[in-house]
Amino acid sequence: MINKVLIANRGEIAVRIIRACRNMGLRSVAVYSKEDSAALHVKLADQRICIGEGPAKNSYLNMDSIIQAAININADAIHPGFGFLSENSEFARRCAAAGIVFIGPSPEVIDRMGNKSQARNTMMQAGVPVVPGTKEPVYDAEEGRRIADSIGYPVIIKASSGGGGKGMRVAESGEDFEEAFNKAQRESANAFGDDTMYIEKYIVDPRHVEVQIIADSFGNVVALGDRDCSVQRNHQKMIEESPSPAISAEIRKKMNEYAILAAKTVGYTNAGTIEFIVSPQGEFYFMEMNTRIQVEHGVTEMVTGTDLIIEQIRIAAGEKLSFTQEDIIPRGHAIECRINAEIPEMNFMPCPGKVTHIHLPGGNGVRVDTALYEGYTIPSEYDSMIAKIIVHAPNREAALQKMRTALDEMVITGVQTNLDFQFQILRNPVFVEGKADTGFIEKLMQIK
Ligand code: MV4
Repeated sequence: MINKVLIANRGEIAVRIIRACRNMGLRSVAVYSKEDSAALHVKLADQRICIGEGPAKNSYLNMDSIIQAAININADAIHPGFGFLSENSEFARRCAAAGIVFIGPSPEVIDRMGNKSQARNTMMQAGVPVVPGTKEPVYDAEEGRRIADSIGYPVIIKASSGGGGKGMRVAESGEDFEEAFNKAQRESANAFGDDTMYIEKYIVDPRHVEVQIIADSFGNVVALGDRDCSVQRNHQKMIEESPSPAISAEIRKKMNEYAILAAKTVGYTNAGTIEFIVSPQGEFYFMEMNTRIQVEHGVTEMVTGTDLIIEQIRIAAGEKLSFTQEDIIPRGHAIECRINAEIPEMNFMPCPGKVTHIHLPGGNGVRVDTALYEGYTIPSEYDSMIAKIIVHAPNREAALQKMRTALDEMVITGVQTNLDFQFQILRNPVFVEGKADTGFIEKLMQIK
């Protein structure tokens, strides 16, 4: 039984989880850093505990502080949200050791998917399509070169402990290989304390398409359709939509089936995402699995009519999923724009500060997830994402128009934001035609 949930996060996702708790009749506990004492999640939760200083390592990443807070206030469970400790298996283990339910997958599954080379190997064994490349980790440039020569160039060298684009290098030819490998390996050793690498054929101009899955502890795994997240910059997503405009019904069906196979293979429980890349020819390959709720979960909720946070909590409490695969009939089209406090013209430099006035869009099929309020000061310590606008309409064209209306209506003064930049993307012919690949933003910035 779960009666009280501590939310080990901040910002809009903390607010999202507090609301889900309230809707389930559960008590919620906010934790916050000194920097965040005026934050919305602190005001909205039933109870609140300060867990340390502003820098995340002293608060939102401080496992001792968070677990002690949960014990002191008698919380039964901890929801980690995304980022911070959400994919930290040690944290999941320490929650369990303290008798607190970690709302997420088991620490063993987090570890198994956290090692990207191992995840790739596991998926290969299970028959999930992976990009042609190495079966085992690679330790040195000489060995890597032989393998790369046999794969054929270009290749991409990735860190086993990487993910989300860290510790990656492309080698265009054999001559490039040694330097690229050594750079990627050094970066990986420094960042993760792990120098094991793997190599894949480099897919040029791919799309990023991912499948949301959710699994309970009774062996039920449900796929909730795909999201296209190709519009990103430096591996930070800017726009996500469901369904992807890039794949056929046939590919969609296969991708959802493989996502279920991937989850079943590792005994996955709770919410997770299987990330694929899709080549311009329409071939798709497993990339990695994210073992957490994601920023963009709302687009899936809109097209499937589900509440993924509620399901996460139910599953963690040992209950069954409230729906079956047959219940999931995706309807219409949803798009999300991430709104950041930043200056696009200055290389997207963060722009923290006081919000002097705010107006949020609304109406039929318009959802805004944010922790902003008038007079709030956005701190410089944390992520610059301050709101997510999500719209839902019967088809993509109507969703695009609804998003333009919403972006146009939204007002934030006091800080600069990417609202205008997002509006420009929503009018860009390449994006409007559904043809934006993962290089879209980079190409857009070159034209300017
Ligand atoms: C790739 C790739 C092309 N070929 N792997 C980047 C982050 C990580 N999730 C996987 N990434 C990539 N892996 C092969 N074999 C291109 C990328 C990639 C990318 C992928 C998804 C979304 C945006 C991206 C931007 C640059 C590179």
